[in-house]
Amino acid sequence: MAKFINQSDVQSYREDGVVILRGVFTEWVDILGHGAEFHLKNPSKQSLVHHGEHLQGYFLEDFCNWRRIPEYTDFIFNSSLASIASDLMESNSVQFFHDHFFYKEAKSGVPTPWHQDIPYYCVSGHQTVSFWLPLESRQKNVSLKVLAGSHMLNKEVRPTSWSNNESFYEDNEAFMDMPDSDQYEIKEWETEPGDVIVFNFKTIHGANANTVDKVSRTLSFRLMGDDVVFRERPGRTSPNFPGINQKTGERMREDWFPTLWSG
Ligand SMILES: O=C(O)CCC(=O)C(=O)O
Repeated sequence: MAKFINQSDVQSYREDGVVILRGVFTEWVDILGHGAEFHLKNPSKQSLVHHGEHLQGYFLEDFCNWRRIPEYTDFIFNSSLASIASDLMESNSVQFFHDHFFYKEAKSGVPTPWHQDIPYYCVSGHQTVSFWLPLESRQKNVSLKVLAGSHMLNKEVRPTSWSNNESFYEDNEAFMDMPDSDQYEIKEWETEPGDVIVFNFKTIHGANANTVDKVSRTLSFRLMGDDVVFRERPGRTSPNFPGINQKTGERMREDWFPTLWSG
C-alpha cells in the first residue's frame, strides 16, 4: 500500500467514489505552483476562458499540457501519484490520461455544474481516478463538492456544455438525466495545499464560482486502471484527441498515455 493511504481510504473510495487525502503532496506544491505560473502565461490552443455573469474576473481552463511543462511531467512520473492510484483503483496497472488546469481569478468564474467526467471522455471503464489538487488553501464554499456513491449509477449522465447547458453530443438518448442531488450525501472539505480530493471518473461533482477575494489554481490529474479501454463517442470529446486512431475496446495507446505503474 502507498505510504500515504490506508485500507479505510481504499474502502471509502470503493464505496463513495471519493476520498480526501491530507498532506500527501505537500512537497510538490511549490514545484507545481511554478509550473502553473508558467502555464498561466502560456496557455495552450485548447484553453477556454469563461466569464461569470456578475463577476468581473476571468476563469481559464486548459488540458493536456504535461509534456511541455516539466514540473507537471516530474510530478506525474516521480511523485507517489501512480502508486496511490493503483491502490485506490485496486488495479495492477496505471496509465496516465491527462491533466486539467483550472485558474479562477478573485471574484471570477462560473459555477462548475454537477456533472460526471466520463461521458466527456473517449474511454470506458470503472477503474479510474482524478486527483483534484488545489495549490492554495480553499474554504469549503469554493472547494469541490461531490455526490458520494454516484459512481455506481449504471447509465452515464447526459453531458452538457457548461456555457449554455445544451447536450454535448447529438446522441442525447444514450444518457440519463442528472439525478436529484438530494438523493446523495454531499461531500465537501476545506483544503490546504498538499491535500488532494480523489474521485472516480463516474462520480458526480461540481464547484461554486470563485466568489472570494483570492485567486484559485487547481490541477486535476486523471489516471486509468486495468479495465479502461478506448470508446468511440458520437462527436468530439473533451479533451479531444485528434488523430488518436483507436477502436472501441482497445487498450489506450501507450505512446500517448504512458503506463506509470504495472504491478
Ligand atoms: O475545480 C473545478 O471548478 C472543477 C473541477 C472538476 O470538475 C474536475 O476536476 O473534474
